[in-house]
Amino acid sequence: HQRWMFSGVRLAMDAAAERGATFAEDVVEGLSKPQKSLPPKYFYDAEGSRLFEAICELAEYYPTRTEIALLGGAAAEISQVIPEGAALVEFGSGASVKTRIVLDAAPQVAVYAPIDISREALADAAHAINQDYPALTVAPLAEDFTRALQLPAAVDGHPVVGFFPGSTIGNFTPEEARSFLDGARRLLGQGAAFLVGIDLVKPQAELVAAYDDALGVTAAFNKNLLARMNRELGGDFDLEAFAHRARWNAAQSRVEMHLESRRAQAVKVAGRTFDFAAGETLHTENSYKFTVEGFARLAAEAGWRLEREWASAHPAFAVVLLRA
Ligand code: AVJ
Repeated sequence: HQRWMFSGVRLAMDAAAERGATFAEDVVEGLSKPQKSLPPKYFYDAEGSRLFEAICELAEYYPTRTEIALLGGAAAEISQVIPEGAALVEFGSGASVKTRIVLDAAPQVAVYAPIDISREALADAAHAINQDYPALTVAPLAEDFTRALQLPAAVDGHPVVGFFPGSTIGNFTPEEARSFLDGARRLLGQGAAFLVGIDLVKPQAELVAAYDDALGVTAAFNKNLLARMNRELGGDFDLEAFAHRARWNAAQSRVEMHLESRRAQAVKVAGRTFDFAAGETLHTENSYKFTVEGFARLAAEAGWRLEREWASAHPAFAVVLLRA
C-alpha cells in the first residue's frame, strides 16, 4: 500500500513502465486484426489529454457542459448521499473539473483518490486540488482504471463513494462495462455508492456532430494516436493520408470513430509493416449511448442497484447513483 501514498505531488509509480511494452503490444495486436483497432486509452498522452480538454469546450461537444450543469443542480442532493469522512474515488479523473463541484458541495469528503492513466494530467490535477482543498487528503493513482487495482491506503477505513463522470463508461462494450462495473463493486466495497455519468441516446445528427466538430479538434485528437505511434514506436504514419470519420451505429447504440486510409499504403510501426487498403479504417473508439433503464439493467448484472438519477432532457444526459 505504501507506494501509493501521496505527499506533495509525488506520484506513486510509472504505470506505463510497469506494464512494459504494452503500447507496442497493443498496437501490433490491434493493427493485425481484420478490423484494425486500438484501445481508446492510448489517446491520453500529454498532448491527447490537452486535446481532450479542448474537445470539452467545443460548441458541438455537449456532454461536458451538460453534465457540469446537472452536477451543479444536483450538488445538494448528491452531498446528502455522501457520508461523513467519505473517500471519493474517481476513475479517469483528467483535470478534475467535475470533482470540484462535488467537493464544494460536500466538505465532509476527507480523502480524494483520483485514478488516471495520464501521469501529467493527474499530477497537475492532484496538485491543484491539494492547493485548493487543504483539509483534503489527496491520494492519486497513476493507473489504467480498466486494470485490476488496489485502492490507496489513505482510503482504508473511510466510507467509499466512486465517481465516474463524463460517460467514459461508454467507451466499453456492454461486456467490458459489466466486467468494469463488477470490478469497481469489488474495489469500492459493500455498501459503496457510485456516481456514474452516462450519455443518453439522442438524434443522430447531434451525436455525429459531437464527434466530428467543425474546427477539427476531434479529428486532431484521433490523429494524435498516429502521431503518438510515430513518436513512441518509431512509426511512419502520414497524418494527411488518414481522414477522421464519426458514424452512428444504431444497432449497437454507439458512435464509432475511425481513421480512414485515403489511399492504399503500407505503414511501419513497432518494427512491423501494416497494409491499409484505400478506404480501410482503424477503429479508434466507441462511445455508447444509453437509456437510464438500459444502463440500470447493465449495472444490475454487475451487482449494482440504481438508487437515484438526475437527468437532463436536452441535450439528454444522466448522472446516476448506484449502490453496491
Ligand atoms: C471521454 C470517452 C467520454 O466518448 O465522449 C470525445 C471521448 N472522444 N470525443 C466520449 C471522446 C472523442 C469521450 N469520453
